[in-house]
Amino acid sequence: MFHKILIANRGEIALRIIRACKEMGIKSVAVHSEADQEALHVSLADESICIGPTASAESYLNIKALISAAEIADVDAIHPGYGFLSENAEFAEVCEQCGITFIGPTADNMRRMGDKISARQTVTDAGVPILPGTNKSIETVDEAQQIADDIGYPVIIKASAGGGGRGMKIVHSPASLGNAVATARTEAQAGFGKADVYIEKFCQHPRHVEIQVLGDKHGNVIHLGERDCSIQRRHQKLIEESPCPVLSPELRQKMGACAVDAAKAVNYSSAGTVEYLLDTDGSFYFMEMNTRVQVEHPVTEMVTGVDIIKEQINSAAGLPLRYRQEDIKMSGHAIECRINAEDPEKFTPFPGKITGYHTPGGMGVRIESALYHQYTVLPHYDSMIGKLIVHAENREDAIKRMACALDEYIIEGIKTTIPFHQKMMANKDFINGDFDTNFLERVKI
Ligand code: MV4
Repeated sequence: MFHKILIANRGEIALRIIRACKEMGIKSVAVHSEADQEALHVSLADESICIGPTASAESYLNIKALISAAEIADVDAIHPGYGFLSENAEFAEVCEQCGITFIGPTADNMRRMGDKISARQTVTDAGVPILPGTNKSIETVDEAQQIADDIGYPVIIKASAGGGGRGMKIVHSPASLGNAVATARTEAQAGFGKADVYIEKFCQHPRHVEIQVLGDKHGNVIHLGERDCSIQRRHQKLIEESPCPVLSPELRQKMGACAVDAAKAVNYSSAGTVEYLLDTDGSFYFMEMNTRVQVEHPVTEMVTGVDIIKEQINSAAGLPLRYRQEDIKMSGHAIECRINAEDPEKFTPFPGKITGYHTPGGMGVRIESALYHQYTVLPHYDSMIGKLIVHAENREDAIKRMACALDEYIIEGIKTTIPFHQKMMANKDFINGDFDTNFLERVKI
């Protein structure tokens, strides 16, 4: 097992990883930017190192500074968390070249899944369902017209190097296809440095359902069931829950088995997530695979009892998974609300000093946050300041528990998404599980 791990991240996920390290008897090293001197991850880790100026590009994204810190602190491994360098294949490669274990998938895994055309090809070969479309880059308008005529409108054009909703164009008729392809290619080149785009049938009212997978370096891959992440705004998830309110045990088994097959197809040996679109008729289609631990991993931990971060660290150290598929039982219902420092009217960041702070507690209530009284939420980084996760016997009780916890939560001095979540927990359609990814465009909360 590792003796010391460097955490190449900040905020709540850095705390999450530090806590796992402490429980495992592993020393932790926090890194921070100049502006993050007062951040909680810095005081909770065993050691801390300043790696550069406030701008992420010069600190949390600075590979040279991170490797220098890792060498000075003499760590065995680096955990990248999510965001920042967590899906950067070059960083994973540099770590390994320096004799430091990257706690995550291989650089090859990241490249294969990070490129969406290559991911489509890989999972198709593994027998995972995908939406009708192309498994190669679309170069000409004629080619696009032919394919769109075959699969039928509406279609969606996606950048191969995109993902997470960036670089997509929905096309409803042949008249607008040519322009859309050309624009998509130009934008993909400008945004991602790669012009490749592909076409898929557009699914109009999908739910976003994703499967958590865990792999080890002995060829074992298991899944930990699903999360429904349909409540999103501008491709930012706001509420996640497990189980998905509409998934039958049969469908869970199928989606889980496909996710395991997709992971096995690339010899995946870490924590990952296979994202699907779930159509209204119960058909599901592979969307993308995220090769990192995700923000919403706690909802899966609450229903399965599996500590995903510890399992991920164990796997990276070469130990086999401590669970077989048949050991995984989902129990009760978990919901996560993302608490963002955000203006509720404009959905823009709202940084500032916390002048009053009280966190909810009680049975089945979990908070993942790096906030404290008098802390200043900085404008330089992500606006997510915490996650409130509840677990209860069933969905109805989980919603009630969440509503009570939100009522108890006091964060003064800034605006947050707490009032939004309070309204959601009282929304009839949400309570009935009656929603898809378009929910927040249709309903004014
Ligand atoms: C789609 C789709 C409908 N049909 N692909 C958005 C994020 C990126 N992973 C892919 N996305 C979508 N791809 C086809 N063929 C609808 C979306 C989509 C979406 C997906 C999940 C959650 C929220 C969403 C919001 C808008 C669009």
